[in-house]
Amino acid sequence: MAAVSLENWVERIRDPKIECMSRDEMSALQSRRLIDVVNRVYNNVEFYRRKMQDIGVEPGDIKSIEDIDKLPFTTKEDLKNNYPFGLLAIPMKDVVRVQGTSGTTGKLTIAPYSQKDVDVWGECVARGLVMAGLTAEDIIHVCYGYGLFTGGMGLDFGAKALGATAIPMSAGNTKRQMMCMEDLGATAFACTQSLHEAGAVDRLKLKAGIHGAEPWTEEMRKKIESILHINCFDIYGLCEVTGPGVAQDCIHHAGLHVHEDYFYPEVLDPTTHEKCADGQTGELVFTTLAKEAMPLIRYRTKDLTSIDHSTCECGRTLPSISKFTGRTDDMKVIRGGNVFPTQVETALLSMGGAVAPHYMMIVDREDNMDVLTVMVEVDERMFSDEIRKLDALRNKIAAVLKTALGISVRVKLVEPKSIQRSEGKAVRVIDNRNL
Ligand code: DLL
Repeated sequence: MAAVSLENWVERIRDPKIECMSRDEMSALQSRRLIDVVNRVYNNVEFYRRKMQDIGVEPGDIKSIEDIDKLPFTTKEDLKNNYPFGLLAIPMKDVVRVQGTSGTTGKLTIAPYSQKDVDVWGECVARGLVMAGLTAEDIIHVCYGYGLFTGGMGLDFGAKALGATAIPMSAGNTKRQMMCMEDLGATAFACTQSLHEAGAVDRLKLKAGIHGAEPWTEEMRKKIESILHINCFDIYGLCEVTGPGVAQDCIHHAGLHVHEDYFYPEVLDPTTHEKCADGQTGELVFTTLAKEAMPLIRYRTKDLTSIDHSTCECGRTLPSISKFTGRTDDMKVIRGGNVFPTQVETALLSMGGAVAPHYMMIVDREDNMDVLTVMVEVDERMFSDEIRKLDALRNKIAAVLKTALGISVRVKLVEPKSIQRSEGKAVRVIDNRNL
């Protein structure tokens, strides 16, 4: 119960030398690291040597970070084709752990780490924890899944690097989570935002929430902050690049600061691959500048965002990427328009308390026409109301969604807590069209 207002916030920066570095110094550091990583992959990874030879580029052609656009892209497909260890740049005996993504179909995406990779990972998460106002005094309740998924271990490594106490709860069993948070005195917790439910808030000592692994909106942040009386932060990452801790927002919430000394971000037009200007939305592409086990060159994340290189009010010069609208994969083209689940979340939260921000989008094709149905959970009180009132609410939601999405939507009101809560990433869209 201790949200801190912006006026009373005391900003702490874990590594000011790096996080507030001048652009020239950062570019020099990135250039040195890029030259090194390009040499390492060229000499040790057949896949990259061939890719570079195919387009006639040699390590000597890369003289600074400005030359990055001479390098080829890496895609998820490339990882699949080289599964599991085809992109390894170090001997297997130097791999100290393997994490991954728990894709529900097909092969896993694998992320191998050297000891140094694990240390860098912990350091980046720790930078984020400090951004969230946490110190070695804090008790961090981690309810991201442990196991192959990087959420649990990533926050754990971050807490360790910070010297804080980690409680490795993993996901599931909300009642038990609440009991442990209360009994063990957690001051911060980390989980996907879709796990939030109001609980015995006043008995908790929480001051910060670290949430990510899926897109969530500013409206959702404000809602969680007001229910739990805490400050919430958005943590981003992907297992291929390292896991959580590639970027996180600070108290100003003006985007997520990218740890660009380790992960060089580019935002590119997804079709032309031209560099987007600051503020313009495109696909986020990362080059890992110091990773040893599986360095990635210009990895296309499919995540859509924009970048801003101006200095943040917190003092960090690290560039910020805007909160994610979604992945190119999440975007649905419905009746010719682009629809993201986050637009539905924003619209529902703009309606006040009657509806919960738990929803599911179902896309069908009827008589050659796309039909979008949005199932929306209704507040307990509302659900027991008379039909007439529910009809009025349904019409109101349909109107709000039509304005937000630009297409008409069928709205189905469902009972409180009837939409399945995910312990990992929430599934928000079911597309029944065989496109
Ligand atoms: O989700 C790592 C992670 C764990 C991040 C815990 C934050 C907290 P993957 O399972 O490989 O890794 O999934 C990566 O999840 O490409 C994004 O599409 C999405 N994602 C991750 N964080 C965010 C976020 C982890 N804060 C994929 N906002 C990424 C929006 C996110 N999307």
